[in-house]
Amino acid sequence: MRRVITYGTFDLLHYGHINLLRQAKALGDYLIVALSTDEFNWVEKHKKSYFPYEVRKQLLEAIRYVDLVIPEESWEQKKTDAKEYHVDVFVIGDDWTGKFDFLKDQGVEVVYLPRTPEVSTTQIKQDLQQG
Ligand code: C2G
Repeated sequence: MRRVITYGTFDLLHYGHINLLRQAKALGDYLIVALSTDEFNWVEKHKKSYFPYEVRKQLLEAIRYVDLVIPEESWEQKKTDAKEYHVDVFVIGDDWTGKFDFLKDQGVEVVYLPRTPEVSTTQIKQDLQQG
């Protein structure tokens, strides 16, 4: 069984997220999503998600491509997650290109996928504010 992992906030779930999750699942047989906790978002990414962790987790668990959702609480956990969950492939959008190549040192294939253009949680929030 080829196991894939990806990380993110996945707030205000949209088709850009779905495109990534679909492509991530297509790279293996089992997809784990490490979902940024509210605290990690705030402290490390300086962003406050609209939906709290539990809601974002429920939404992800309803997606056919997603097999397991775990919390993302630190930048460092990627190394230990890869070992603990016997990960074969790490996938993330190409806005992170090069940032996680260190995982190759522990035998994990690292894939940066093209982001879906135009859509983003930030853009959705801005558009809604303008009415
Ligand atoms: N994404 C995408 N296309 C978009 C928007 C997002 O492909 N239009 C991808 C991102 O590249 C990422 C995933 O969807 O792979 C989740 O996006 P975010 O929730 O914005 O994740 P991010 O804040 O980049 O967190 O440790 C890694 C971080 O937790 C990644």
